[in-house]
Amino acid sequence: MFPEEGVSQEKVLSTLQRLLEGEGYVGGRVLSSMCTYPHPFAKKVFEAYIERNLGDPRLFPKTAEIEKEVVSMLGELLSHPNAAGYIVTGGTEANITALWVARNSSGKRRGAVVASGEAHFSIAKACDLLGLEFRVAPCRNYVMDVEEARGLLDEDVVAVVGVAGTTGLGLVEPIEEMAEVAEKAGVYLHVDAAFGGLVLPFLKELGIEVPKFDFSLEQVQSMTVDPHKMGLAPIPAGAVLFRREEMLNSIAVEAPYLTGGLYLVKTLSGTRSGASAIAAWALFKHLGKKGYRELVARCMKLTEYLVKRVEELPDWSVVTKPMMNLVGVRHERISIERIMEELTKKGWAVSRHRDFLRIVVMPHLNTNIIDDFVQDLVEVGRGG
Ligand code: 0PR
Repeated sequence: MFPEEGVSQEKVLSTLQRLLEGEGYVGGRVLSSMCTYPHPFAKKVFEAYIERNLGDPRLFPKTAEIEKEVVSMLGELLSHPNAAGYIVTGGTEANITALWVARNSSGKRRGAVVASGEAHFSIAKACDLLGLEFRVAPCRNYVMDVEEARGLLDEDVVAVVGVAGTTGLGLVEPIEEMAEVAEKAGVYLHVDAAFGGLVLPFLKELGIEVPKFDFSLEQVQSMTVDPHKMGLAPIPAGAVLFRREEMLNSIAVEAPYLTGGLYLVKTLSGTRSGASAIAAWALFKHLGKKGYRELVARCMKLTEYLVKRVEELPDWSVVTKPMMNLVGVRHERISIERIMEELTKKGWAVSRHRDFLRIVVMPHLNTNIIDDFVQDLVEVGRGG
């Protein structure tokens, strides 16, 4: 109810506390989320610059410069420091924007997109919005079977989408093979690295072998990478990166009133959070590559620990060797529905993908939480 007369801030705050306490990452038993507590420094910066609006770069030209630098820093991690692009609300907006550019630069109003069944559902949303047919390519071992996908390509296809860090298992699809196919067909290639984009570059730096997935493949035209996932930036902070600035002209719209003169807007959103870009910028500068490398190393170590503990249990196993901090776990006999129900009863926030549990090993987890979880797996297993 919208009150006729307001009450004191204290009263509102205490009501809010009552309404909201206890949810989210509190207690740490959250195994289902690709997000986590934002870094406290980024929170502070976000609050300090909360009124900055990237939708009006004439009023906020300095914020626009900061945004450019964030895009360039992300581009640097993804082998293309000269990338163009934006900070957006998240992976969904990034994927929609990329496919919008792909469709418009193809010169067609209608067409089709080829992605695997492991692609995030935001690709389906984007196709629906853009009037594109979503052609689902079959998978082998939970990544696109590119040989099979070849058969889906024809003159209607405007883009192929590969995922570097699948939502279900954190796997990297064979982007290099997709690049060959896209090149042969003369089709746009977009890589969704919403989660993996701030993990894979650091794994590489840690000496772990990572298949090629980024702008180092010249056919890759655009990428999604989300600072609000493994980047620890406050929500909302996604990013969409393009190989060339000119590509954005295909979605440009005139906004004459904004500047008085002719001004072209090349983003999906109008009013946009400058604080999101500034907070991500501040955090990148504060943590540096070293800070993120350490964060990724810690999550990977914990992931390996979880895998080792699960493999020691009778009847439980991991679905496939994880490539990043995301693991699929299944029981030989007990159904995923039962497992979800039992773990939820025990206070775990869990999620499933297909017929297994998907566990995202985010920074809010630690060995004690993993030990508790493994203990509960044992108990759930006994019930089977
Ligand atoms: N692309 C990939 C590969 C993703 O995994 C996701 C989100 C997106 C795009 C879309 O990103 P936005 O949600 O930022 O628009 N994957 C997570 C998922 O669906 C999102 C998420 C995060 C869900 C935290 C729950 C949660 O607690 O699982």
